[in-house]
Amino acid sequence: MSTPSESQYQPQQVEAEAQQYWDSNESFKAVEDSNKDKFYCLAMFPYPSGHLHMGHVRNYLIGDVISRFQRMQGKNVLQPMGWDAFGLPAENAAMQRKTAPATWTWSNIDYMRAQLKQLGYAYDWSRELATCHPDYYRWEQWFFTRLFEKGLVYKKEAEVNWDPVDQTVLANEQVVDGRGWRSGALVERRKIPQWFIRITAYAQELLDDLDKLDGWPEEVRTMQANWIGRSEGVELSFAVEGSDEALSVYTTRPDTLMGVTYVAVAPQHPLATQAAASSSAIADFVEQQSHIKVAEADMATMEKLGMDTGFKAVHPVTGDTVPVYVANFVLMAYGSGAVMAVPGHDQRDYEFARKYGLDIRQVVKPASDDVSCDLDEKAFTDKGILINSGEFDGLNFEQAFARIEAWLRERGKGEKKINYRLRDWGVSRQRYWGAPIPIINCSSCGAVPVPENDLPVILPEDVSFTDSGSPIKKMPEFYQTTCPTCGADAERETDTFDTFMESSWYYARYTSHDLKTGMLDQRADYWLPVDQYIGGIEHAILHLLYARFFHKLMRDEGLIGSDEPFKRLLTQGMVLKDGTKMSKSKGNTVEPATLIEQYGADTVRLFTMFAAPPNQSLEWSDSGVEGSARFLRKLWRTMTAHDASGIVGIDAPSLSAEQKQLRFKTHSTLQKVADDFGRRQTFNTAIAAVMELVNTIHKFQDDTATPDAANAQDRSIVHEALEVVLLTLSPIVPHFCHVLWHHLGHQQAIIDHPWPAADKGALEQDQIQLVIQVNGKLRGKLDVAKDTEQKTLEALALADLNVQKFTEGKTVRKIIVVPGKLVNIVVS
Ligand code: ANZ
Ligand code: ZN
Repeated sequence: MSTPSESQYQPQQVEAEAQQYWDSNESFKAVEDSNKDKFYCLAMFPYPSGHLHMGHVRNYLIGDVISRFQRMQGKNVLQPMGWDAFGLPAENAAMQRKTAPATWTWSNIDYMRAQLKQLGYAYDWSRELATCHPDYYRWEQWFFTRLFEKGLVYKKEAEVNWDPVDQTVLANEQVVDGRGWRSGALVERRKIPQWFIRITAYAQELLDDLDKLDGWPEEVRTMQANWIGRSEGVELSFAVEGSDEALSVYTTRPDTLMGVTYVAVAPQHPLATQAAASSSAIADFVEQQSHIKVAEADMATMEKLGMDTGFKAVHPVTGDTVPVYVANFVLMAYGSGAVMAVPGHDQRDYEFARKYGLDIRQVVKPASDDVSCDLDEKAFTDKGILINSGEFDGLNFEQAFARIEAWLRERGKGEKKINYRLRDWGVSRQRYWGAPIPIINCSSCGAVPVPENDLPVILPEDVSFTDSGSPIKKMPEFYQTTCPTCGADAERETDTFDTFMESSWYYARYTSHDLKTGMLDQRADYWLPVDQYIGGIEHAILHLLYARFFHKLMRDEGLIGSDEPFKRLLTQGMVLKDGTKMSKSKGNTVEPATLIEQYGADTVRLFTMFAAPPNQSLEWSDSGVEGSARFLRKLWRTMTAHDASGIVGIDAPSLSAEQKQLRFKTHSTLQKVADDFGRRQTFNTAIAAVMELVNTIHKFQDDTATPDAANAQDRSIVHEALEVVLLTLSPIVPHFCHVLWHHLGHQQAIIDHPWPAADKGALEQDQIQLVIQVNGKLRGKLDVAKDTEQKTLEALALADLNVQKFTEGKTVRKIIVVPGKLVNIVVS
């Protein structure tokens, strides 16, 4: 341990010393301890792309500050780190550089780990994991086979992007303007068998449990609820003339049933297929539509196109017939792939009816006269009172829903149904760099899960990417095997898992990282749920939903006891430069490596946490970084100039007003920073408060420079303040504080020092500061005794010289005193 005698701040030396201490003492190794409250803090693990960017740095800093703070609060903290190591970029890099994806990935991991270490994150590195390691993905494979046994996974045909030139499946991001990114060929939609996990079986629970997540941003909960998209409606059937099969439709507006003037089916609907068989025009239309993949977001605005199939549907109540159209706005994957069209009350149906000259019937009128309704202009989509609906006339929405549903149910023509927008999770990828799906296809037994004893199915890593497509699809030594059930020759699945699989349970594996005999052990219930999770808002839906789903699956497998994985969620803002998101493609990045070299990690940490609240975007500023560096240099001088010998106890009752002021500032800062770090999570305001305290210390030192009898007390009070500065800053600039803590005379490391409780006595102020306003505008300040009487306050305020400039020649109408805060003089 060195005591810095020099007043020069040398970040590299300071950082090396602190890191050396933490490493050799295993300061951040987390050990389960049932006598202590645990705190599990996790920031989303990175994809090992090659090097850290500022977004990572910020994300991990937020986690690190929270972790270090919670540790000082006496919590048993777990903060792990790992690598989301499978994925497409490794394959692209392999093709460009002729290195195997595994080699590329592992060398990136080594480089990025070193970068993280430089930044001084308090990780328990003994728990590091990489998802591309068989020790990790074997449990994912095992878990999948468990889900298979429970019927929670199934195989079905699903569409993929097919590149006819490269003869390969493309990921969505490999399709550029409808063409293959390498070949430039027009991409086809092809159906191939793929594996799905039944997330829809958990749709209701995933929705209901959002209510438990009161530590999540409301915005994220809403996004998840919308994604799950629960709706209550009625499924009813229309008979089709000349066909034995009834046409089933799903509607959330059964109250509009009497306004149906046509029925529309999706291009993939069996009725459309049947119509296409006898009409080449319809066949062309259906064919055309099958090439277009419509994002749901575009559904509302795209042009509505359709054709009459010639079929006639029979209205279930009136028995009248209505035409059946095939239409591009009907999705095959939702409800039953068919809709009862009510152009009077649905805008989409309205536009379609206008375009194709179909009837528009009004069956709902506004409930109040204030609401306008003009069907010549647009559909009336509000709920209201039924008209032109025979026996249902006069009912409101709820009454009509119940009565019409009952009417249909009694006649076997329909019933209430709950629908979710959420689809089952397709986990098959036709890529190489992923966890092999542990299934063997046997011509007599079908799909057979790989038995537990034969796991893991190891992905061969010694492969070359000379041409397109996954290498394991061309490796008989990989896929040729025998059926575990009947022993006949069989083939392994050569698809790999969606990488969302790995990121759905890594947070749990950290707790049981070294377990060789299972996925998780009892340590999982000690640490879980994660107390604080931190990541980008871009993961608000899929990653977080899949992780919540996996948590429930693991619970139902008996692996963990809790229902939800993440108690509190912080979604971090973007890092911007010149107003736009920092990104390689825009060429506006700053390199963490360069900054650390130039300023040291603590300056980078300080600037990043100071520049903005964590959930808002952070605008990069070189002068801001420079400012942070300057603050640390100056503080270093203050600390090293302070004589820490012979510090005496503080004799509170004998203190002068100035001494009391500084102690008040010290202890109120301690309180404020704890609140900012803990409850509010506004690290920027915490830093600002410490900076204010530093200024107060400087001012106090300037004012009390003369050595006198009070000097020992002065120095002790300054000493106390400096200690608080280091303690409160230590989560932000830990190396800096580690070294200076010893300078203040401590043997024990600051990392082992608990967060001090604020001194109640010091927080009681007899001197307070009030602001003086004239007509609500700030014009001066008053330092007065706490119990100063109202009359005296008024007089003091009126006597203030600056205030007099604004009251001169005017009449004082009223003086308002808000005790402890302000005096407002109203003049005219
Ligand atoms: C008649 C109707 C009248 C409808 C009306 C709405 C307003 P959510 O709430 O999202 O569940 N729909 C049903 N299946 C569809 C499909 N496969 N493709 C496109 N649209 C479909 O939406 C349910 C509503 O979406 C249903 O209620 C149906 O249109 C339409 F004044 O039925 B409605
Ligand atoms: Zn078999």
